Amino acid sequence: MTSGEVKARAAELGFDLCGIAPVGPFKELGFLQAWLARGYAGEMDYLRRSAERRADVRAVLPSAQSVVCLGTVYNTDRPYSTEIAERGAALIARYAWGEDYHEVIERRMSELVTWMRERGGPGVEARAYVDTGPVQERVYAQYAGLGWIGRNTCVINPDLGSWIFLSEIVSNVPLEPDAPALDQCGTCRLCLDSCPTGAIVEPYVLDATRCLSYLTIEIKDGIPIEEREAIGRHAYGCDVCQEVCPWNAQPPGPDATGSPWLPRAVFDGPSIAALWRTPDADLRQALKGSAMARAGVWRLRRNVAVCAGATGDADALAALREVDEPTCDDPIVAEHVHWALEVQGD
Ligand code: B12
Ligand code: SF4
Ligand code: SF4
Repeated sequence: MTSGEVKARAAELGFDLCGIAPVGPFKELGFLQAWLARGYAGEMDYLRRSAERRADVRAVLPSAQSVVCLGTVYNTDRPYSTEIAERGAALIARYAWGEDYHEVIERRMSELVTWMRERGGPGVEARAYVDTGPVQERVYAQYAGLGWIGRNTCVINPDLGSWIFLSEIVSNVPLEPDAPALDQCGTCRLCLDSCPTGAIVEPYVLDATRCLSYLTIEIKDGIPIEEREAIGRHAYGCDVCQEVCPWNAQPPGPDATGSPWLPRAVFDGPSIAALWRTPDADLRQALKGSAMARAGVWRLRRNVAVCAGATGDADALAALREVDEPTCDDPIVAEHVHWALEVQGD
């Protein structure tokens, strides 16, 4: 089996990018330990627990000889959050609008692994991961030539930009590696200057505890009071440091019919008030099988309540007072609602 054959099969299965990284002690793999030591992971204990395994893919597959890195573009033609002027708009990160990428990409990868086993015989050992495995995906993607790690810490492909999910197949097949991608950030600093919370503390280094993506997705219980105002309209995740990036300035092609990344109706440009007024049952249905499913309805409500308080949008505040769905009575949600009304002088 050759690298070229693997890439051709990956393209047939719908992957937009495929490159091969060698297995090795890349210096970038060492940054994780320093990053953790600075406390940048916050509550994400799973990163600390798996740090040793993340230092080398041979920890998950001792016989590993190559990493097939895959990229899947998830952009759609909807406007960027930086183009939406309404104060009462609820901003949801575009990766979360459509189908759960873990499921979509896992299915495609499992077909690729099956094909590799058929081609390579019973001796082929392979582990496939998308996001949740103990692999530093951006480092391998960079060494596979998919793109460089930009100052906003995202992997950027010179032709496709950075709206790309990463996934990989670690295997014992000795595939011919690609050349690593070269940094093309040049003198630009737009992402650092645009981050609403200054979370990119120095080029290429993100303090997750200040990132809106962490604050709205990773924090399991109550959002720290001192962070709530900064959340603004960001109801789930944040895309600002990618939206301002010149490598994402090119308009996307027309949306493919049936693209799994198109927004579900509830998440297609909603206002904060409209999200809050959506009944629990409808929210539950909209979250089912989406990348936000793990958040559950109550955590989404927690975030939406913060958006109402942080923006002071009158319709959103009215909605907080009117609606009484079961998840509004959750003690954590109720506390965030109380905060929102209080901070706006209600
Ligand atoms: C934890 C995590 C987060 C955390 C921390 C993010 C971060 N930048 O560290 C939070 C919750 C904040 C987050 C947010 C987002 N995430 Co996330 N996340 C992850 C996860 C699970 C682990 C990343 C990790 O190990 N971070 C620790 C740091 C050290 O590692 P790193 O991000 O790979 O960092 C590299 C650079 O920061 C740089 N670096 C670090 N320190 C130093 C020091 C020096 C001196 C230098 C030069 C460089 C340097 O090199 C690092 C590699 O060592 C990965 C999946 C995976 N298994 O890899 C997805 C992943 C990185 N996330 C992804 C996405 C899509 C997002 C969001 C866009 C979601 C959203 N819209 O809300 C945002 C983007 C925010 C951002 N600018 O990064 C994608 C990124 C795809 C891409 N094109 O890059 C990934 C790869 C998931 C996937 N399979 O597609 N995420
Ligand atoms: S995702 Fe948003 S908050 Fe996080 S680093 Fe990027 S711009 Fe800042
Ligand atoms: S905004 Fe500029 S500095 Fe930031 S990642 Fe994009 S090109 Fe690099």
